[in-house]
Amino acid sequence: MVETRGPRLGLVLGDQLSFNLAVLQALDPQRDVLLMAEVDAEARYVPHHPQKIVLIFSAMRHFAQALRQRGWQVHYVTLDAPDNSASIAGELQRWQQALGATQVHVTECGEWRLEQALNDSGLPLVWHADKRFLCSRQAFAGWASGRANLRMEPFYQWMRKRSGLLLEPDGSPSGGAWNFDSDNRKSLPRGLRGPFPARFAHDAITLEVLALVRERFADHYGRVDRFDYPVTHAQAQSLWQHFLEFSLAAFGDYQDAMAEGEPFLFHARISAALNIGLLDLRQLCADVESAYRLGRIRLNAAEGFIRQLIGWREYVRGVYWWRMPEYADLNAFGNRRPLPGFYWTGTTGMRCMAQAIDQTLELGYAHHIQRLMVTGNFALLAGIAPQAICDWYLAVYMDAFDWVELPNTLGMVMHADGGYLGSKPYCASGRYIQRMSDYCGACQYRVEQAVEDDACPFNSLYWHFLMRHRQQLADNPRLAMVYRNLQGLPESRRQALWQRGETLLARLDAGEAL
Ligand code: FAD
Ligand code: DLZ
Ligand code: SF4
Repeated sequence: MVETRGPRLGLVLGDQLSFNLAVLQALDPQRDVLLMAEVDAEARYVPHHPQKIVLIFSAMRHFAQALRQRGWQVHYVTLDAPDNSASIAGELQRWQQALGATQVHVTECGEWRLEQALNDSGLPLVWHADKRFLCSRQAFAGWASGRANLRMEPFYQWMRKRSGLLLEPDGSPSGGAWNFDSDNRKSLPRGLRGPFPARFAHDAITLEVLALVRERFADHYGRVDRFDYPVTHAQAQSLWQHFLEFSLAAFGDYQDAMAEGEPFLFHARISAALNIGLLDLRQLCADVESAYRLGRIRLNAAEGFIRQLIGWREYVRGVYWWRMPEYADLNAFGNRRPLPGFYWTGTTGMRCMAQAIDQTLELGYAHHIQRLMVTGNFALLAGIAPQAICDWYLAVYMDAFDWVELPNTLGMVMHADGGYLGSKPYCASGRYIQRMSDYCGACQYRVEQAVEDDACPFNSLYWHFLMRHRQQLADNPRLAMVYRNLQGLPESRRQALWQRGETLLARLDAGEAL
């Protein structure tokens, strides 16, 4: 047992900005001391989008202020503080010694990397489970152990039953089914636009952080000036209310749609605020359920949204902690190709890719289908090394933390875990993008062509992917029809598709932007 004389030191990380954080519940504001630190190690382990650094530092500074108002003693270390040791473990060691703290209280980290560094630090740590999630690491382990492959759907049904969300009094799912995803694949009617997004002005704290980030992180990709994210709990609530009022009703219907110049459509844009602790998962789910019960939205919108939160989000976190650290190195297809340079610049003739990447650089945001079926799909078809594409997603999105980014990218997009998390790769040709967006009309490539010089690259790369991984994928029942279609093509057509795919991959290898 560690001795408890003197103050105890509590750590609050940049993605732990919640008043109900476990460490805050375990410690005593009258006696104990909190530490918050802006450090280079966290800001540079991938080249985070500058807006993401602004978000974290500004939200951290606002949270420290709010904690002090609630009576906490907070030691806050700014990035430019002269004695800043540049890492979380270093700052904890420095302050533990300075304060003579006998215990250092920490809430489970979001990332394995940091948790490992803290465990290796020799500090007298007292760990607390992160109760902001509905499914603890232990509960997930209990659910997952003994299963050779995991699937989101049974996990989600289990979570619905555990949480009581969208259940009828007899325990059956509202509407008679667990999942209404088939209602949520509508393409966008011509002329329909998303609502005007909620934007938040810069106060003095954010202005100071913007100046710091401009000066220190000029080498990171992404534009800093468009920053308009919520940085306090009150602002995050406004963003959430904006979504409830203007977008939730249409969320389900157009969840998979993409449109020129419409980065958000009816998506909530709450992931960054939620992941850093400015929003509370339980409140979000309760609000969506009551909007449905009050007849304000249809079930497909309510169920679709709740599934993302208590299904996908909790599922990927569970997989992450269940399979780390070896999960990060999986590469079932043996992909080695480096990430093409245009992922960092948006300079490509592929309109869908340019739109998704440009808005990512400008806003630190792309919605799920853009990540999955455009930039992700291309990386899968082009055989990009999983670790390279994972690092890109981790760097460029405002909401990106390893626990959520890695399973989504390595597992769902790249199928690099060999189908542990998902039953089939989400590979698709240009036809899917054409059906779900209006991008193709403005593209230099022709989506209806596959082998010509101006043919959509997604088309031949799709068939090339299926041909080169035939051994691993042909027995997958969910791909049986696709392989039958491939088999039904004349040999000359298959050869032409292969050849066009080879040409495109060779151009990528030569450093050309497609
Ligand atoms: P909405 O579409 O409005 O959805 C509502 C909420 O549901 C999101 O805010 C998010 O909290 C949750 N959600 C939806 N889908 C997922 C999912 N697959 N996994 C986890 N949560 C989900 N999400 C992150 O929060 N951080 C990431 O680093 C991240 N990386 C991704 C990488 C790839 C390759 C892919 C395909 C998806 C990734 N996602 C990630 C999931 C999803 O794309 C984002 O959560 C979503 O786009 C955020 O925008 P939104 O708040 O407008 O979401
Ligand atoms: C993402 C991030 C950044 C950019 N900077 C800091 C920081 O300076 N201090 C801090 O406490 N947290 C930061 N974070 C969030 C951490 O990277 C995050 O807590 C870990 O990745 C674990 O999820
Ligand atoms: Fe994307 Fe192909 Fe459509 Fe161009 S034609 S926008 S590359 S899917």
